[in-house]
Amino acid sequence: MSICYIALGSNLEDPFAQANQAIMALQQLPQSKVIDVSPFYRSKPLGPQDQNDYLNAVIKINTTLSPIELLDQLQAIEQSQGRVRKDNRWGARTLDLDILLYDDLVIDSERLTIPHYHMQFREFVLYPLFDIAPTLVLPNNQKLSDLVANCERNGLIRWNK
Ligand code: A4P
Ligand code: MG
Repeated sequence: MSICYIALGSNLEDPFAQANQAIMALQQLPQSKVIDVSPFYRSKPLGPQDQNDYLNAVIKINTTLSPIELLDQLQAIEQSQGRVRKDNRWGARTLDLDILLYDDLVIDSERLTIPHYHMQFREFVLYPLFDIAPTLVLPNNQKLSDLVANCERNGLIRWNK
């Protein structure tokens, strides 16, 4: 059984409803169990500024799916919630589910980079992750608490559930 943290982001089509629907879908994942869901946060868009604020959260699961099997499942959930993949990087989306961490694995393949790149610098990843895993240490031995202490909130606020 592996421990996995998944980042959720949404800034289109009622992000609050998207997040709740995605969490229900995660609860139906095969060979997996949702262990914890962070509070929801509202964050300023990283990338193009002509898009809505994001709802961000982090979900902890236990799973016996492999990392690629899990990625396939997450992408299927994204598709079922109307995700349209476009070329504009960092653009608006109904739902983004990224694998942040999978045990202490370090993966750098064509389809998967784990830990998720730039997670160390993203307030909308670090703060919700810290809420549910305050003692977490990254595979490179960085303490999550140190990363949070060095990461500005950049307007990040709670988005009441
Ligand atoms: N991929 C590689 N590693 C992973 C991983 N660990 N988890 C690959 C999931 N996927 C991973 O992803 C593109 C490809 O990344 C996938 O096919 C998969 O094989 P995508 O979801 O199609 O595209 P994307 O999400 O638009 O790309 P990217 O570069 O992952 O986007 P980012 O960097 O996550 O940025 N601002 C705020 N405030 N909050 C946000 O959540 N999100 C983005 C998206 C921009 N600005 C944001 C937020
Ligand atoms: Mg993604």
